[in-house]
Amino acid sequence: MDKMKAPENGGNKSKKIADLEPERKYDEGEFLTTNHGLRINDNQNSLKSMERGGTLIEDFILREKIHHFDHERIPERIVHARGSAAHGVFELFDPISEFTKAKLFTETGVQTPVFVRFSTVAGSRGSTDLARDVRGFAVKFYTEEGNYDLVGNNMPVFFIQDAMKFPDLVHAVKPEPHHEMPQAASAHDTFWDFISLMPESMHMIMWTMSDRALPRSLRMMEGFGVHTFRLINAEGASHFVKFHWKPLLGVHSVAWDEAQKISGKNSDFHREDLWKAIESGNFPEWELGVQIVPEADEFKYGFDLLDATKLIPEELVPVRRIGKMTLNRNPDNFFAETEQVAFNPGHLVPGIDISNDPLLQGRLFSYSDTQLSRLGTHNFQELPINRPVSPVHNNQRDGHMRHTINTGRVSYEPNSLGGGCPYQAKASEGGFTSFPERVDGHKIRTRSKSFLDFFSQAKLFFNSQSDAEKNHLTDALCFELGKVETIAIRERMVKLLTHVDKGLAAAVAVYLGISIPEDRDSSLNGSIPADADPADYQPVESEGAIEKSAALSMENTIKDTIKTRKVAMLVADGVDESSLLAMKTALEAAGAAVELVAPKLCAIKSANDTEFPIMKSFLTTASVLYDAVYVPGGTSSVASIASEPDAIHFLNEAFKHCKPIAADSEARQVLKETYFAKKIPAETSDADVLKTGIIVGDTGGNIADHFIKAIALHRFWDREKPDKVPA
Ligand code: HDE
Repeated sequence: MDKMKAPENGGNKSKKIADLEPERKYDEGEFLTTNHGLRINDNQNSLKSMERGGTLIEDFILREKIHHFDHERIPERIVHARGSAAHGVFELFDPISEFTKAKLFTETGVQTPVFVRFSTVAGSRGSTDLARDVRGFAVKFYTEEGNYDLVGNNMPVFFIQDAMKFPDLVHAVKPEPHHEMPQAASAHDTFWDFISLMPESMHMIMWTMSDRALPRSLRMMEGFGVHTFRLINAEGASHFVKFHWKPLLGVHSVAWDEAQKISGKNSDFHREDLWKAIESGNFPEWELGVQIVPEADEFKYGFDLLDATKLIPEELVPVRRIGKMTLNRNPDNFFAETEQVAFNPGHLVPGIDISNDPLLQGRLFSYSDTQLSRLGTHNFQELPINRPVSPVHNNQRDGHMRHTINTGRVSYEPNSLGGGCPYQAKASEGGFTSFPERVDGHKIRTRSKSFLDFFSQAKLFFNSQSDAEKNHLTDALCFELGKVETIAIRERMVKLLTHVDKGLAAAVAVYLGISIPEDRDSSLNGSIPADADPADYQPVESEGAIEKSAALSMENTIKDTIKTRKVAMLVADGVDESSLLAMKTALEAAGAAVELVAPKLCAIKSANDTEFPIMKSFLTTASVLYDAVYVPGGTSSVASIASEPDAIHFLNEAFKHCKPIAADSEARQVLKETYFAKKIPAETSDADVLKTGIIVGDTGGNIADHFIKAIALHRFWDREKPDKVPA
């Protein structure tokens, strides 16, 4: 027996896809059958005692069909229930063998298959994509050394420091138990009651109240491993590591008003965007980055690396980009793949190990435990989407729904009857060995004092935001706390905010009509061990904390592409064909997707009688579903659009949400009907494009170039407060 045999097709780029192939069912040309393969002769009628007679219990075909149907649903995930996923590949371009022996991060030229599931956290499976929430970003790498799961979020920190508080956090944010409301929302009393008593959550609250909680697309958000992990190299040396996913399209968000409207217009907005991008060959891409900290620097930064409410500012430890992930295939079946996939932070490969982060440690128990109740049996690892591409051989046996037919009489080790197989692997043979961290102390149920800095990084985050981002964050707190009915909770929150920024606390207090607290509140609660002196557990601040970090503001993200952005063109009969086509061609050449939106769904005719099919009308779509709007010329088209209230609302809303708007000079008349009529530049210059995002010009001039530049900038947030319009 060759126990060192290389895994079949290990690392082959299509291995996982090929692996799934025998599991896929194609029905073309096949007869309809029962589950045991009997061909069905009548799928329309149950078996009856006579025409118009009662149904016979002997109808085993009907019983099987209904019996299977009755059990189609399984429990949804307790958190992260609403998700969407895709297959893809990861390819390393900068090996880090000096830090890890994981083949995934040392061998270039290998395409490792991945399956990635994005999710919201609080809402149920059928809730909306655009909830204000953290997004899950879970990646399963099918490596030749076994599955490696990086189960992260789109925010680099978390609400709590210790797994002990997770059920409390989740109970607080989920719909309130007496009436199961509100769905997929944190704006209610129980959430803020808990948060106002958990000062350690303040950094994460800054993130969840920021625009990061409202991604424009799943393809335009970052991912983070959150915890500090370990990398172990071939010599057994350990380095701490934080993982980052950087989207190549940049990090972009929508406005809160827009998010709420999208939830009504298309609650599958993110899911559909991901699906369509992949179907159209616009494969989403991220680079994987690592921040590496030598063991010797563990205590260098003034905060504890084991504390999941802290990030390592990129100014202190730069992110080294080592590989690229591309999502290139949609799942074939939502249930079999997206719903049944089971991630686990404890799915590691040699060269990657966990740290003592008490949140991470709790997660190691939770995932397989919850999957047992969700998927019904410990054999969920055998489901096609969960099976590794590397061989599985062990003495674990039986259980509900076992797929594997283990052969032979030996299911124990050591054995002689099976030739000693399966063998243990030495480290040199790829066997996993845990990092032999020295442990020398007393068993204790406590919070390390090095975790007591609750506010330095909340401040760092707030201070690093642009003015527009600060406004959004302030508005978000006003909205959320404005929905809280218990005044004492609002007051406690405002007191906590004073620790982050007095101006922020004051703005929220004024909005809520409560007095601005003078004293900073230093009350703490659950973080204090029951028998400890609270004086020992006062918040502290990191020494030498940096004031600002450019990487924390989305203002500084990539803004050089309009690839996959959606542009609406408002058209009617009589549209000027050249004005429409010149812009459409330019936008599509730059990678954007253009949709014609008209008063009705019937085809329109241009001024010179060319017919354009119309797939979207003002009834079936809305400006919140687009990134930018263009109004082409053509006398009668312009007149129809100018007199169509829904078209004017479309433009007003696009303006309110700070989107680029362009019009052919002939369509200036349409913009005059809007609330932003006074803001329209007489002629658009480069400087105007950067400032206003409103572009008017002649076809043949540089209107298309200007519009493309403006769309790449994404949003003109600065227009929001001074130029507020009712829409
Ligand atoms: Fe999770 N988390 N989590 N979590 N988590 C689950 O596992 C849990 C935490 C994350 O698309 C559950 O299979 C505990 C941090 C993602 O299938 C459950 C604690 C981070 C997903 C669970 C945390 C995450 C989950 C529910 C604190 C970012 C969705 C269903 C100790 C690093 C994965 C399931 C998917 C899912 C437990 C905290 C990310 C209950 C106990 C921090 C992306 O096991």
